[in-house]
Amino acid sequence: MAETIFSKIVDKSIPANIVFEDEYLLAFTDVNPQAPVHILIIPKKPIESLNLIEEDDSTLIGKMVLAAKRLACDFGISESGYRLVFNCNRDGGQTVFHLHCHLLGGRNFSWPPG
Ligand code: DGP
Repeated sequence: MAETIFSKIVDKSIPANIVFEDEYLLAFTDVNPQAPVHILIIPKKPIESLNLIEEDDSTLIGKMVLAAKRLACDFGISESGYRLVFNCNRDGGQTVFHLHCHLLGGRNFSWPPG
């Protein structure tokens, strides 16, 4: 997979405001926040998009969602509510081709999304 801005954040060659890290995941604040809380949760393993996840990645995807739940609690948005978003490809609005989950909260979100 080609190098992306997120793989550079994983290998620490460019800086990010990291809010969580373990063996499998990294989470950092979005450079262009769309809500008071806007965190990106990414696997350290490079996967281009949701289209390329496989059965073997199910534990990893579960870890991403569990990390989002914990971060929502840490950032005080568990009770008010939050949204998890995986954008995929052009119509999904994906701009960085390293799998990531947006954790958004701290304001009310409309439905359906724009
Ligand atoms: P998406 O559109 O779903 O591919 O989301 C990519 C997000 O990544 C977008 O909300 C902006 C964020 N982003 C892009 N470049 C950087 C960067 O260098 N640092 C950080 N922290 N976020 C970035």
